[in-house]
Amino acid sequence: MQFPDGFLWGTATAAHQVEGGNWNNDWWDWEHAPGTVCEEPSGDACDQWNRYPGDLDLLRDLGFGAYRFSLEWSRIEPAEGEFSAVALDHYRRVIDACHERDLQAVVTLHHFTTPRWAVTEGGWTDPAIVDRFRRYVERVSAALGDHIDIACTINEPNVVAFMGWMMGVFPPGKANDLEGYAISTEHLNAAHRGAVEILRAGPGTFPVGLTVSMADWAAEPGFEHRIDEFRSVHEDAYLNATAGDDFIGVQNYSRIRVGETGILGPERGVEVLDMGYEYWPQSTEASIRHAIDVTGLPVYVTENGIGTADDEQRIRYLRTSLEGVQRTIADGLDVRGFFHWSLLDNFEWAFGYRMQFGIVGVDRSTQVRTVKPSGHWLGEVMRSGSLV
Ligand code: GCO
Repeated sequence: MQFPDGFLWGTATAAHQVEGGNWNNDWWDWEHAPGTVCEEPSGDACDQWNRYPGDLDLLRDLGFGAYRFSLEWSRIEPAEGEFSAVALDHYRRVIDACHERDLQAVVTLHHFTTPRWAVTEGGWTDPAIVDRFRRYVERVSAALGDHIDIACTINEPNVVAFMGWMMGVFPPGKANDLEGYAISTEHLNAAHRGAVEILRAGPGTFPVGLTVSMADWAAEPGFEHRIDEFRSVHEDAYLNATAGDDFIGVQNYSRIRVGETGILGPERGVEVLDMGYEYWPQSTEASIRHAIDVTGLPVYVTENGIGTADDEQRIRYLRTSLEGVQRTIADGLDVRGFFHWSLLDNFEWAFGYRMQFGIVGVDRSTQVRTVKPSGHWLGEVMRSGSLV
């Protein structure tokens, strides 16, 4: 089967994971906190703040049509109400560099990191965060709106809330804080709604949507009812905040299993990746179908990929994942693009640099990029429009 003409192929990154030197946000503090769960600090990351022209050349040469990257709020607003023209100009140059290479600029306004000054004021459980985020979005809209091709407001609000207030592995490091989980969720969803309104009112006309972390869900026999019980909290509570948006950004990697005792671990006999979850490329098709079931919106797969040092496994994973995408398109579902996570091996949050999600490797000591066979394979898929 052929991918349709105009299907948008891209790769995704996030500022904190690739730029380097993002010291003025909650993650930098989290990485350096005494007893941190982070395996190592982000440090220079992939130095993409400086090396983005070469990285965009790689994308163009491989045949991609878009680049998804995030703006670092703490660079743009380093202190409350103080905005950096230099940072905004930098991101405008990145967008222009995308356009010079016929790459659409898919801009995420918040990808896990929040400015240090905002979190000392209570972060995402402080009601003031919604207006703080709106003010930041207004400045971004005014400076960059006429250059953005697609905007993702907030990356995976469900992960920000769950990992930050239930699992304790993201800032602010709370565990089982149900109230914080609920309040941060409410504020993240409100911030998304505000961002959509502001971006639509500002310069430029471009699709705006939210990206949500999703999965394929399965249940032990007799406990199928528990899928909705959990998925409604983990996914639908955020999918339901997208009414009226232009698209939903589906982000998925694996499967979640539920049973009598709640969320279960990996199934015996199914390969478990270093990330701790199952090797499950079927998740892409399942996530697309659920996202459309709930929202009725057009879909971009804004993240999908695999953390592995075995690049052949990455190709196998992507083939199965993309076969699932083809089936959704064949069924007439409105799936408009696929963004591989990630372009580069980068800072995988608490895992540090141990996980390799890139189709391009990065030498940690020299920052030299090396395109992997999976990058060339994906290039062939994009050029031919087929998985054959
Ligand atoms: C996420 C984030 C990315 C991760 C990627 C691999 O989905 O958690 O958007 O920043 O690096 O998903 O885990």
